[in-house]
Amino acid sequence: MTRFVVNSPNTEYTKQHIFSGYDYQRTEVDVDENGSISVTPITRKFVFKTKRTVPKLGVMFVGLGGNNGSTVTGGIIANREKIVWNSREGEHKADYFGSLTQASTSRIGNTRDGKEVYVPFSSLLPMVHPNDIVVSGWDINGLDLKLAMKRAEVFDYDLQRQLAPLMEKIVPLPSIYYPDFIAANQEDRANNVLNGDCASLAHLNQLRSDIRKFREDNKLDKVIVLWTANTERFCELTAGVHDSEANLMKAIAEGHSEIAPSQMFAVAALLEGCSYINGSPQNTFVPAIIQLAERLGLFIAGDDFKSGQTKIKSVLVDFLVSAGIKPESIVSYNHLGNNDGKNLNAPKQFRSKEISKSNVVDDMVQSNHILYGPGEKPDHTVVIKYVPFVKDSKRAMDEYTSTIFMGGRNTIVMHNTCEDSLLAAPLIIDLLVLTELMERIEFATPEPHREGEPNGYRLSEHPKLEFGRMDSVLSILAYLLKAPQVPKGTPVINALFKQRSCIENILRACVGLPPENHMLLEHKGR
Ligand code: NAI
Ligand code: DG6
Repeated sequence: MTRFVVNSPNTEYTKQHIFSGYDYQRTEVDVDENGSISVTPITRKFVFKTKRTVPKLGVMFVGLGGNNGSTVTGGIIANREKIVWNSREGEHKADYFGSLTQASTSRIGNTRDGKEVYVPFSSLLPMVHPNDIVVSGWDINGLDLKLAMKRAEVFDYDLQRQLAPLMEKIVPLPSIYYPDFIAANQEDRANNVLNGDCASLAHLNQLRSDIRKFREDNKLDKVIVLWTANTERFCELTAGVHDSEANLMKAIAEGHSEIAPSQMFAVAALLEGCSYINGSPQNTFVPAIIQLAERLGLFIAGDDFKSGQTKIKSVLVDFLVSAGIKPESIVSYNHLGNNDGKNLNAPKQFRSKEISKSNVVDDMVQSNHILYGPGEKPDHTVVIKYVPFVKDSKRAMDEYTSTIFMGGRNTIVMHNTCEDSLLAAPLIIDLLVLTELMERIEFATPEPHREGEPNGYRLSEHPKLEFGRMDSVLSILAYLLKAPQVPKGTPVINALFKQRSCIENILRACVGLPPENHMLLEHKGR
């Protein structure tokens, strides 16, 4: 593991924590009725406090036996056991390619002679290593993970063969199945379900007891619950049901039909003190659940993993719009043949996915009023088709047509083929590693130092610092999600490199490093 130490009066390492004093600079803008703009630079002091001890982490996947569930579990085991396997191309070693935390680097600075120095992203702060994560979870289908992995047809045969004895020991816990929320074509999968087909206290208590048992049996310090089960239809937001914690708990006890399984898992996780992550597009996070997370000071994050087509979109449209080129139409077509594709073949489940895939360019379009008038947007169409033969190998085709200089047209066409679950699994790992890290980071925003007050406290001994966690809606994870949930009143950022910078710069701030600004003024002369 690469380690580095920050030499700064603003960074203090104690046995338990890293403290950093940080001047956050932003600009506040006033626009008057004539459209005149005045801008005021503002500096605010933050003190970050990061717990250094890395806990023993467990994850419970909802949808453990699915393509993502079995692929991420197999990937962790293959890395932990250092499995080497053969395909027709030769020998392969287990890796975490595609994971921001495990397979990317961060530039921490330049040497005096100008060489850039990069460190593994995972060395910016103490983080859980995915090899150490203990995995369990639920599935409405009872196949053990050896058979689930075989059904998924994602890993090479020789890798499956070596993983089999370890994977067959993992069997999904029975889950809750409310047929109205997922496609009717999933019914034949539902052979591992608890009695009852709508919300109940009995279901909630069983899920809570599953989490407690997993924590105790494995002597875990922490558990995170992550939904990677089928995409549900949107629940119909109902007054008196989804609007407050008290109403939601009452509605669960009364078996209300608009409470989705994903909401039952979210409530169970939060009541057991666990962060909850939604990897699918449905509207799990109704106001009542956000309220519950806020009251308990726990994290929720979602929605919908941003793995392929949307990830590229959030780079390409950012590039076009920020280059002064005007995308006028974006047509995104994809077909796939896995069980996700089968479920999305049903109109209501497709609609959930269509919504999460459709809003991803809004912030980039709105950022440029030279190109777009008020309310103007490019035409944006999303098509998904189920083609069983291609299995997990998703084919995505995109056409971006833009207006360029002097009325010209620029059309970019892209074809992307990938194993969908091999893109999603590393994102799942990042979501877990970063969520756990955020549970160890607190910050305080002290008043500026006033004349006559004692100064020069060590940060760890400063009596006036009141630390707290980030907001319960964990928007820092937006990089990994198609339709990022953000706290009320916060701008939604979809542009990928802004999202990455947000994570990187906050982690840098936690050790007292300035944000990466790419100015390289030291190389611009004199
Ligand atoms: P999958 O269909 O292979 O797996 C889903 C699993 O969930 C199935 O095993 C199913 O039996 C189980 N399930 C359904 N309802 C359940 C419930 N109430 N409780 C417990 N288990 C339940 O799908 P896959 O490919 O693993 O994707 C999972 C989710 O992730 C889908 O919603 C998909 O849209 C979403 N997603 C996937 C991405 C990818 O690249 N693979 C990217 C973005 C989102
Ligand atoms: C087809 O669109 C199936 C979906 O589950 C996607 O594969 C998944 O949402 C990933 O989407 P994207 O746009 O990030 O590739």
